Amino acid sequence: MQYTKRYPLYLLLWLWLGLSAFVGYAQTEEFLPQEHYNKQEVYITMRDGVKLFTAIYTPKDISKTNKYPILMQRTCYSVGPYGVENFPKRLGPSETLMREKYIFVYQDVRGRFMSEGEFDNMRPQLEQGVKHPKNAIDESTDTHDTIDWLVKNVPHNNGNVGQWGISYPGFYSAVGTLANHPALKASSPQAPIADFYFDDFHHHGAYFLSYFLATPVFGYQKTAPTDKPWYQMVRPETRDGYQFYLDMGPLSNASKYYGEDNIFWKQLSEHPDYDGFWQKRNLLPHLKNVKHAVMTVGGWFDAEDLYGPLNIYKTLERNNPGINNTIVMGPWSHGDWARNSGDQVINHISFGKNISKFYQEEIEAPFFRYHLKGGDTPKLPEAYLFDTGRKEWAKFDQWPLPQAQKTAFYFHPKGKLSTQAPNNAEGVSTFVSDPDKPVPYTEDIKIVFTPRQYMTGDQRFAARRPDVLVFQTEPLTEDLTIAGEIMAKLKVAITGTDADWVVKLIDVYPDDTPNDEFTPKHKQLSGYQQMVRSEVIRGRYRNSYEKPEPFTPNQVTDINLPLQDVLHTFKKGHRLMIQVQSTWFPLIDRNPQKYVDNIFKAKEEDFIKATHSVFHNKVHSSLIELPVLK
Ligand code: PG9
Repeated sequence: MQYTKRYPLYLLLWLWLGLSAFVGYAQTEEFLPQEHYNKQEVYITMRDGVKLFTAIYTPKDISKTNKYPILMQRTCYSVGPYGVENFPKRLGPSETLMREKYIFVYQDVRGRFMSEGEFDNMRPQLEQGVKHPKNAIDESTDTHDTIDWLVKNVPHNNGNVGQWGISYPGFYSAVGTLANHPALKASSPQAPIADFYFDDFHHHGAYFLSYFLATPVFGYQKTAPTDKPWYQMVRPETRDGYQFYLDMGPLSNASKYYGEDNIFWKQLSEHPDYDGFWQKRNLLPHLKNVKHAVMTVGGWFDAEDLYGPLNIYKTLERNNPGINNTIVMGPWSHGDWARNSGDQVINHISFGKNISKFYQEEIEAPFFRYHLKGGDTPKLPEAYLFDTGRKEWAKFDQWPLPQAQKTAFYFHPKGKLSTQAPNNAEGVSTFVSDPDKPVPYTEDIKIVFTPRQYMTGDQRFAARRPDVLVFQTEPLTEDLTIAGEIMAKLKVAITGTDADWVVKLIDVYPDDTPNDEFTPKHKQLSGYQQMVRSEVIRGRYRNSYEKPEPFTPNQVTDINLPLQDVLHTFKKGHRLMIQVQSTWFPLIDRNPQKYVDNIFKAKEEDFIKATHSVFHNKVHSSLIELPVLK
């Protein structure tokens, strides 16, 4: 054996193995930010004189020959820990970026925590095309002024600025794309809020009662800079969410928790319709003249902000042709992509291992490295989307997909669902909707601060209730991929004068589906009815979110409800299921089902039982339109 000839090869192999082990060790060796970064805290003065508190973490090895870009987050949730000697466990969007080193900047937005000024929830943007005084402000001008100060005052920055944020900080990075500053090169709004009437607090006019406990966070103006929360949270005695809110009764009783001094509760309860108050806080119409790269990130099962990422990406794409505009949607609930959990599990459903790690290392880090440090082109597709049925990533050069074919799945008698239109003259399913016995939105009893886990939940608990209609296909003979926007088109009649309509798209697993390591003892994946997408509309807004209308009792009425985009393959042997119901508690509040001007002011006596009908015959055919990808 010619050992000598092969010796160098073995050496190289051992060297490579040794190096990769060391790198692996180095990666896993704890990285304490305080050992690699210096911290300073400054006040940056905005154009109207208000000073915003800003924490700046600078790599210790920065120099005029070793410059770093700035990566910034603006937040209403505090930039703590405060004090130059106090460091968070992690800086930046991921461990990867923290180790690569950037100048990380965190800022309390106007009116929050250590910053001066007054807070305004989803502060309206200054009207475009109008001349404003030079000291007029909004969140985009605050972003501009902050960036301008940073690039001029932070030693050895390389002149490039990026921004990122999740949830409300996602909104600030989205609105920050309008800062129009030459140093701003890359933005990543993640689960950004676009419009509080369709994200978080409302869906199509239904108030998300499940956010009730979060109301104080935005309900009170602080009187001076503070490093501690100044608002008091409500602490219900019971941990049973369904019971707590049922016992509360009509929302008019909520004033025993939140009085006139809770500004946000007043705003919510005085603006039940999509009036000027909400419309001027909608970010979408302003997303124009964006000139830098934007990567919007969201979770297909994000129970808080799903409307935001999908619509911010689509609006940017429509209004700013030609910019580097990417969307990434993974099998995540709110903010999962920023965590280091190995297994990606939502409720009882596992989507695979190291999905967030892959995103952080192969998508997010290359995005910022390229745009802020001049790294390799990240080769990101326009749309990097996870198929939640196949449980694998897919890349597309646009979204939604023009090649996806809108396909009607019709409701039929006996709970059938098929692409055949009904030809029967009759055909109607009815149920009694009782606001005193509302359909739970989850089997989970505990009260929540905001909803999270329900979006992949098993829906068998609901399917067996008499006030939930169920329509399902035969087992599929081949895989069926749904890719894009969904529209439910119901033909309904009610004996009352108002009603909520909830539509759920469900993936029914075959009976022979085995449990896996994530299936809790009390659950079975056999026959699991996994929610894929769900949505609700408050029926009074069926023709206009701004101008509600009562129903005419017993008159067939159209309910057209868009459900948020999906990318989901229903595998061979599975069934598609649609569930329809009129209560979804306490995810949303209860509709009295008798039309009143403002449901937040409704009284006990306004709540009535009603009979609800969904028609499925050749004259009135209820259906759901799914974008089928052949
Ligand atoms: N979705 C988050 C939230 C908003 C309002 C209240 C509670 C949570 C967020 O956007 O930060």
